[in-house]
Amino acid sequence: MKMLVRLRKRFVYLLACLGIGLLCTYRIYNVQKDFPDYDSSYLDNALKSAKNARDIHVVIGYYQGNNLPWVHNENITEEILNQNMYSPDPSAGKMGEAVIIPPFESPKMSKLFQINRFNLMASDRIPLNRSLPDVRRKECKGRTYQVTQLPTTSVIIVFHNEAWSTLMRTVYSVINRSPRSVLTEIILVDDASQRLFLKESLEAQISQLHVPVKVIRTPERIGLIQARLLGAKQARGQVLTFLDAHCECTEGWLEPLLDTIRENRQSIVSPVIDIINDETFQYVRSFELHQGGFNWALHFRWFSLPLDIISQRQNDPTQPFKTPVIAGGLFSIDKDFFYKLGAYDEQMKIWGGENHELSFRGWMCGAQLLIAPCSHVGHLFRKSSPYTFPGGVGDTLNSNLARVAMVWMDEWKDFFFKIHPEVAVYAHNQSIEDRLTLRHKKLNCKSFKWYLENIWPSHFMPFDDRFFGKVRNIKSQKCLQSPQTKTFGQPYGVATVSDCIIEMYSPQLFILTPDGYLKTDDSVCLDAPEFKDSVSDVRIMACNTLQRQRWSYEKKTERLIHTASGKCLDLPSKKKLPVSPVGGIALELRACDDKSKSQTWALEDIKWR
Ligand SMILES: *[C@@H]1O[C@H](CO)[C@@H](O)[C@H](O)[C@H]1NC(C)=O
Ligand SMILES: *[C@@H]1O[C@H](CO)[C@@H](O)[C@H](O)[C@H]1NC(C)=O
Ligand SMILES: *[C@@H]1O[C@H](CO)[C@@H](O)[C@H](O)[C@H]1NC(C)=O
Ligand SMILES: [Mn+2]
Repeated sequence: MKMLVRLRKRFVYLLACLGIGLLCTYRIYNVQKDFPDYDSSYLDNALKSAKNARDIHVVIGYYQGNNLPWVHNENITEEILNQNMYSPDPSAGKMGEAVIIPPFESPKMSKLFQINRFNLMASDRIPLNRSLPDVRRKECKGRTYQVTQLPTTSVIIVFHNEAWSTLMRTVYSVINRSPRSVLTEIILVDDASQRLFLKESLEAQISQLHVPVKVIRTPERIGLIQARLLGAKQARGQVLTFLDAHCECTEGWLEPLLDTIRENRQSIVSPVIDIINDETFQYVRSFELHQGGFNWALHFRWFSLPLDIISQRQNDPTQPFKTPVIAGGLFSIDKDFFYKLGAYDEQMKIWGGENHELSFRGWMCGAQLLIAPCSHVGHLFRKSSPYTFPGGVGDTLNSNLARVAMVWMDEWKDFFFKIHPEVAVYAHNQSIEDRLTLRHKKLNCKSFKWYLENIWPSHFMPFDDRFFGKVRNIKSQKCLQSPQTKTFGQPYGVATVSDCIIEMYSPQLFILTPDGYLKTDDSVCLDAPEFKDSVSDVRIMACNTLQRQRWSYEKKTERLIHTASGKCLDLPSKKKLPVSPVGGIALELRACDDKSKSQTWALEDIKWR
C-alpha cells in the first residue's frame, strides 16, 4: 500500500512534468525502451487508463529536469549540471563497441546517470567522431546513388538540456557520413535549455565545422512540434530531415532517404532505427522487418511486416516498404510538400500523437510513408522500468490524441473514445475547424476506412466485415478474456474465460476477421496447436497468420472450431484451479460434440460507433 502511494506520488509528479518531459516507450527486439526527452512519438502502456492499469507492464520515461524527488540526485549541483565533462578516449566505443566504466568509478557514473538517464560518463568518453559498424545488408552496400540527382536537405535537430557529447556526436555523425553536396545545413533548435554548455560555447564549437550549423533558440519552452516548425521555417534545403538529439548516423544513411523523395516527392521516409544502448553506448542493429502501427489506445507499436510485403522484398531488399505509421522521431520529407500537406497541427501541444497525425494525414491525403531499409540510424533508447501504477493520463497527450481522432479517424473516433473515456473528456473544447477544412476542402483526403482497408489490412480494429464484441461461453456464462500479463508489451498467455464485464472492457473485446482470426488489442490472436490428438491448451499470442490461429464460428451449433485440428473450443473437462486471481478458467480444445453445452459460444455484438 505504501508502495502504491509512493508510485502514485511519482505518477502525479510525472504528469506535472509532462510540460517539460515525455512519456514513452519503444519496443524493438522485444525489449521495451523509453524515450524520455524530445522523442516525438513513442507512446506507451503507462498511458493506459487507471481502469485497466492493473498488472500492466508499465514503462516510464521522463525528462527529469534538474530535480525530481525520487531520484537520489541531491548531490547533483548546478555546477555539475552545467559542466561539460566531455573527455574523449580515442579508442572508447570504436566501431560501436560498448564502453565499460571500471568499477572504481561506478559511484560517480551512477550519479551522473541520473542527469540524462543514460550513461553520461560513457558518452563523454566516446569521441565525437566515433566509428560505427556498417550494419547494412550487402545489397544495400552494393547500391550506388547518383548524388548529383538527389535533392538537398537541411537536418533539423530539436533539443532541450541534451548532453553536450550526445548532441555533438549526432552533429558529427551527420557531417561525417553525409555527402557534402546534399547537406545544406544543420539546424539546431534549442527549446529553452538551461545548461550553460549549450549556450555560447556550443556556438563557438559549431562555427568551426565545415558545414553550416546554426542554432535557433526559443525564449521559452514551446515543445517539439512548435520547435520543429520553427526549424523548418528557416531551412534552405529542399528536404527537411528531422533527427533526435542523441542519434548516430551510419555510413550511407542519407542517400536512401533522399533517393526515395527524388523518386516520389510525396514520400515521407524513415530510416531503420537501431539501438544505442543507454548504459554502454554500444551500437546494436535492430530488425528491419517491422512496420509501425498503433493499438486501441492509439499508442505507437511495431508489428511484423505482412507477408505480401515480405515476399515483394525478396526481389529487391533495398526497396523502401510501406509503414502505416512512422515512429516520428527520425524522418525526411520534401519541404514544399510538408507545407502543402499542412505541416503539423499547430494546436497540438508539446509532444505526442503528432506522428499519428502526420501519418494518417499523409496516407489519406496522397503521401506515402515508407521505411528505407538501407538507411540505418542509431538512436539512444533509455532504460525502462517495470512499474505498476494507478492514475490517469497526461493532459497534453490526451488532448493531442483527441484531436487526432476527431480530425482523422471518422467513426473510429467513437470506438477510441468509448474505450478510452479519459481521452474523450478532452474532445469537448477542441477547435478543429482549420484541420477539417484542410482535410475536406484543401486536400480532399480519403476516409479512415480507406486507410485501414488499404494501408493497414492486418489491423485489429472493429470493421464492417467482421464481428466485434464479447465471446460468451453459454454453459459457464463467462467471457473469453485475454491475459492480463504482458510480454513484450503484448498480452500473452493462456486463454481463459472470466466473469463478463458489462462495460467496454478491452481484455474481453474481440474481433473475428473474415479469414478466421479471433483477434484483440495489440494484435494478439487466439492460438492452439495444430496436432489432432490429446487435449491441448489454448493461448493468446502475437498474431502470425498461421493456420493454427484460424477459427470458424458455426452459427447453427454455436461452436468455435479450430481450423487446423477440427476440434472445438471448450471448458476444461475436470475442474481446474483458476489460473488467475480474477478467477479465469483456462480453455481447452476438445473433440467436437453436438451435445456438449460447454462447447457453445455466443458472439455478442457490441456497438462501437
Ligand atoms: C551527498 O553527499 C554527501 C556528502 O558529500 C554524502 O554523505 C551523501 O551520501 C551524498 N548523497 C547521495 C545521494 O549521493
Ligand atoms: C577522429 O578525429 C581525430 C582527430 O581529428 C582523428 O585523429 C581520428 O582519426 C578520427 N577518427 C575517426 C574514426 O575518423
Ligand atoms: C479544455 O478543457 C480542459 C479540461 O477539460 C482544460 O484544461 C483546457 O484548458 C481547455 N482548453 C481550452 C482551449 O479551452
Ligand atoms: Mn530520442
